[in-house]
This record gives sequence, C-alpha cells and structure tokens, in this order.
Amino acid sequence: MMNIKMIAFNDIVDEKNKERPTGHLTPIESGRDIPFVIKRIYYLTRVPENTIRGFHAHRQLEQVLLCLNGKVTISVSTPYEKQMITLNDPAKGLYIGPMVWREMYDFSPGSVLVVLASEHYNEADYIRDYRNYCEIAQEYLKGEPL
Ligand code: T46
Repeated sequence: MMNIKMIAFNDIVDEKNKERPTGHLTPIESGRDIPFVIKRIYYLTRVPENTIRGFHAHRQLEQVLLCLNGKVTISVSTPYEKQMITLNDPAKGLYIGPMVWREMYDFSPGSVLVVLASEHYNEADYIRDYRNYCEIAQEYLKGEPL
C-alpha cells in the first residue's frame, strides 16, 4: 500500500553465554533507521480495553510506530485500499507517510505504543473528517498506481 512500510531494526542479542541470556538491544538512529529526522516522540500507554484511537490522516507528517510492550493493531487505509497490521515486536516499526487514514485498536493490557514523528505537533496538519479526507486523498492519489 502506498506510503506505508514495515522497518526491521537491528535486534542485537548477545549470544556469548547461551545459559545466561542477556536480552535484546535495539538501536534506532534518526535519519538512518528512520527515513526522516525525528523531531518529536510521544507514546500511548494505559489505553483501556476496546478503545479505538486515531480516525485521522496527516497532510505532511511522517511517523514510525513501534509497540515496545504488548500488542496493538493499526488499520491503515486510503479511499482504495485497507490493511491491518499488528505490532507486537519491539524490533519492528510501521512507517506511515502522508495521506494515510489510521485507526489504532486492540491495545493489549500494558501495551506501550511509541511514535517517532518528523515534525513538531501541528493540529493544522491533521485531517479528522473522513469525507474531507476522501476528497483530498483522491486528488493526492491522482496519477499514483493503485
Ligand atoms: C497519530 C496517532 C498514531 C498534543 O498536544 N501533542 C502531540 O504531540 C500529540 C500526538 C497529541 N497532542 C494532543 C492533541 C489531542 O488533544 O493530544 C490529544 C490526543 O491526540 P489525538 O486524539 O490526535 O491522539 P490519537 O491517539 O488519536 O493519535 C495520535 C497522534 O495524534 C497522531 O498523529 O498518527 O497517534
């Protein structure tokens, strides 16, 4: 689907001592592992059961979503396509570029969803009305292969 992709980060496991595992270390470098310079980080925690968040798209913002604990499902869509992606691996991130409608649901208890963003917070970049989104997205997608 356009403007989304999974990113696999370097999942470093020190295997020197097999009897005594020491866990995973996952480095993330702005502009290298992430395809933009990170200007903002925020996270969603303590989300009650059956909550659905999101219901918007961004005009310009690029983001990478990572679930550091537990799991959460992200629905990403355009007027023509829809995909559901479950994040449950702290070494994988979901890149979402401009003009993709997103909803986040099925947060497991204790889940931690971290978002790395390309810009500071700007409410003017949000499209929160779905009909308005479809009109703008159809124009944006003209000429894009579907
Ligand atoms: C997104 C998904 C994945 C701020 O003041 N600063 C911020 O950096 C953010 C992200 C939000 N806010 C305020 C704006 C609202 O009054 O926090 C309140 C909740 O934001 P919102 O309803 O947009 O939250 P979500 O979880 O629906 O969406 C968020 C991000 O806003 C959005 O960019 O892509 O997470």
